[in-house]
Amino acid sequence: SRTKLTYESRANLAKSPVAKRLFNLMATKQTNLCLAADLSEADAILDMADKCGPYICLLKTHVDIVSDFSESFIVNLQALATRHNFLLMEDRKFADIGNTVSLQYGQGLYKIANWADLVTAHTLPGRSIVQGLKAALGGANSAKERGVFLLAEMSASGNLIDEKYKENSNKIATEGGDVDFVAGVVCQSADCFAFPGLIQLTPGVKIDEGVDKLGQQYQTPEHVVKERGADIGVVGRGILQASNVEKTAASYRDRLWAAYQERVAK
Ligand code: 5BU
Repeated sequence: SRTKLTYESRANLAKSPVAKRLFNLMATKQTNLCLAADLSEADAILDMADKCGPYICLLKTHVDIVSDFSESFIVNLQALATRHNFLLMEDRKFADIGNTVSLQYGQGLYKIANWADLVTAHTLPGRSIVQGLKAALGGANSAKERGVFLLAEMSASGNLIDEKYKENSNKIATEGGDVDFVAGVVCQSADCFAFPGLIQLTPGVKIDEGVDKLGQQYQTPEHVVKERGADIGVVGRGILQASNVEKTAASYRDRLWAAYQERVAK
């Protein structure tokens, strides 16, 4: 199964150039930690990115929660991504018709396609969402340098995704002419897809299992990697709210990476 293969070997199987890049980055930098930088001030995000940069392969944003968003925020964030060698993912969760997502991706205040290596999208509208996102690209933002992670499951308790939706999301991720744009799947379990060239991104990770007050469900780093098939574990508040951010980021990185090493060694 894909979970027994190393990230290096999976890089060779990836159809998406960005997935290939990310698998190789993970293998070289030895990290499968993604920081969810869910803070509402630009400087606070940049500070977190600088502190956690050495330990992460990916930094995930929600730009629409940044109160003082500006172009210089993006320039500074990209500089940190280059300095520390991590990719940027805007967790936009696109969910509309192709024409609308194309505009939301390329235009507006945030011009996500200009700077985010990766974005996320719901599969609810069907495969036209992938075509719509690709349609926003061209010129400097070529489809070769960008990719999407499709949602096949969510960590929220009571979410409406069922087995059929999950299976059909897998089909969109692995069949058809646009699979070179699909870098991975956001999900909670190893049975979401089988193709080893895709990356499984799993949010809802915390050293202490449990729930928050608004339906978020947490599992440990070891559990998501070894039992749930996660290739990258997403940690937000587990790091953001720690008294020592660097130390905590390093410890999440160590635990996620050790779990991966055990997984491929068996
Ligand atoms: P937390 O602070 O570790 O709970 O943050 C989790 C992040 O992952 C947050 O940015 C969510 O928007 C994101 N997320 C999630 O929690 N669950 C999901 O199923 C998906 C995304 Br998809």
